[in-house]
Amino acid sequence: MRWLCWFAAGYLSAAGQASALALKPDPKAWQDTAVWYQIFPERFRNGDRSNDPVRDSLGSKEWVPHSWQISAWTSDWYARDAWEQAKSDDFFGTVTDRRYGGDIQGIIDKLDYLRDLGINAIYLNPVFWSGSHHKYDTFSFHHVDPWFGPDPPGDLAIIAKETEDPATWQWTAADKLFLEMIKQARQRGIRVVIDGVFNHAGLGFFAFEDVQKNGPASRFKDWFDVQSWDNPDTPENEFRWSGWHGIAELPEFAETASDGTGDLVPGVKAYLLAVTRRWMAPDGDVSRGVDGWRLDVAWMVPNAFWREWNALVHGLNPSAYTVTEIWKDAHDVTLAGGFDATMNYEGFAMPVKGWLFDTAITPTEFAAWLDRTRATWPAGTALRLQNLLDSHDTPRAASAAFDGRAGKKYKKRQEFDLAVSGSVSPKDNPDYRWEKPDQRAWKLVRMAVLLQMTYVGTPFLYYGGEAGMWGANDPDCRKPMLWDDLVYDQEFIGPDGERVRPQEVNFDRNLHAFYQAAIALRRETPVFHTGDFRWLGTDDDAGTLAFERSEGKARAVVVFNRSEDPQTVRLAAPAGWPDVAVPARFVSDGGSAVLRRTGGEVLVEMAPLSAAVFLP
Ligand SMILES: [Ca+2]
Ligand SMILES: [Ca+2]
Ligand SMILES: [Ca+2]
Repeated sequence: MRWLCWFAAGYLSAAGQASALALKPDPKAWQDTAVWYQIFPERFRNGDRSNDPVRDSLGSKEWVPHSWQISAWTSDWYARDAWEQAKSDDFFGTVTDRRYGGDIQGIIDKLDYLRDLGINAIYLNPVFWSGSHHKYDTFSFHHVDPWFGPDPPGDLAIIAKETEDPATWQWTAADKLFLEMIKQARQRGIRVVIDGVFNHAGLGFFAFEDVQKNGPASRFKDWFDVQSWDNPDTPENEFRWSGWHGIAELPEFAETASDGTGDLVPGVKAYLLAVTRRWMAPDGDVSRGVDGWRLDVAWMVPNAFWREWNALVHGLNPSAYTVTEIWKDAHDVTLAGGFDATMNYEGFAMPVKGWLFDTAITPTEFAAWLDRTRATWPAGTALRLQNLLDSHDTPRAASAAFDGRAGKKYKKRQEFDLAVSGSVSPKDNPDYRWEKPDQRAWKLVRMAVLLQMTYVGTPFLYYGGEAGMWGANDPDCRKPMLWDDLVYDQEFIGPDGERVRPQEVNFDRNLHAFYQAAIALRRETPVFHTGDFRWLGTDDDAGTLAFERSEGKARAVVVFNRSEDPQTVRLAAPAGWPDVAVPARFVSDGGSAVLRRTGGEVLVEMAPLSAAVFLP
């Protein structure tokens, strides 16, 4: 009797859980339907001229002339101001000292633009206080950069009174405006995910400054991996510490085991967990906090820390999204650390470059690559991967397409040199095609975008791709955003300072309309969010491939023609395919295409360099 009751109770409880689940929507369902937009805050929009950075705000101020000034948003990218020429003969020797004045107000001003584009999730590069334009050298993880907010001097005065104790932390004007931005984004149905840079800090980080000043007497002495302390009996400073990739300006946080199997040291851990609570639940209110985090160089931080950190994040907010930045096989850290997904460099950006832009692999090899990198994820994770073409760490897609050509000599073939230095920037490769991409390159980009919208995982756009921006690898992928209401100088200077054929720089309205329509197609078609995936065929001679997404009775067929010639694509008719001609719902080049059935086959004439979506 006792056993029976126990069984019955268990049975009822399982049934009760099932009906509760049916009534309660999955808190993470939004992660399947996200259309991501990456914003690099310094370069997105200057919404407030009064807070523009001053020379004193630069981490590199001692190395820039007193004549330093903010760069004009609409200026010719490779043309150089007088202060730059005074410092160096080389464009690349001063470009990282530039500031353009982008800020939080600028993002708020353009939330309507993002909503109208169809965006429902933003990933922000770091917003916390730092001395660089990219802000990966953090000075404070608990404050938004004062020059992103309305009152830099007031914010600095507040910050100066605080310690590592969260009880001392105030909300600065920049912090408050950032929380206002989250609120206004949410009102437009847009989620906000921020960058968690938890492997290292910057030289201006308060704890590191204290260690530098007080040496072994600092209460933060255990926070960093100190290799040698200064010997006061010698004139030189022997203080040495570990920096990210050997870069001393990025002091790494200490770990409890030198081989990465430990944890972050207790002081650092307590600080970062407090920071996480602060931004997830400001003043304890999750509804005012961020929707998740992108974790910089996630493989360089111990999994033990990530497990505890993810438990905290998802405990505070079960709908939160956490995504690793990993360039190679991301499974170990992403799954062992308890993350929701990874930035899909390996399973999307790299193979798309390899096939669509460079034709270094055949359609069949491309299909095998996608299978290998998709099927190895749990099904739920695969739907939530961020399928990107480019980011702040790669050339822009249009430049990758323009520079793409068969027979390339790669430095790292397994990555198709997506972001390999010495290969994809005019800085160290004089053959790189950094110039304005031609129409053919944009056709390839449109095909790639349609793949983002229809493949398993979520489309992830880098700011300005939809506006027609181009550029080689960092720094050229970080130009100021192209806006329709601004007039830009032509580009008539090259990276070596020589005059080149003038190139028009304009917001591309046609391209923008294409993105808007492609995003709408994605958002209105649930089969692209959660549907099953299967290949319908690849043809290496013709340069074509096709796949199907299906869920219940819904289906979509997507066909690509990568060749420079028209191609007739023939496929075995999918089960239940209608006996009537099906016109394409969307064609990447703006043309038309019709799928016709003949017996057991369906076939479609595809224009060169085009992709088409059919929704029978
Ligand atoms: Ca500004
Ligand atoms: Ca000394
Ligand atoms: Ca580390």
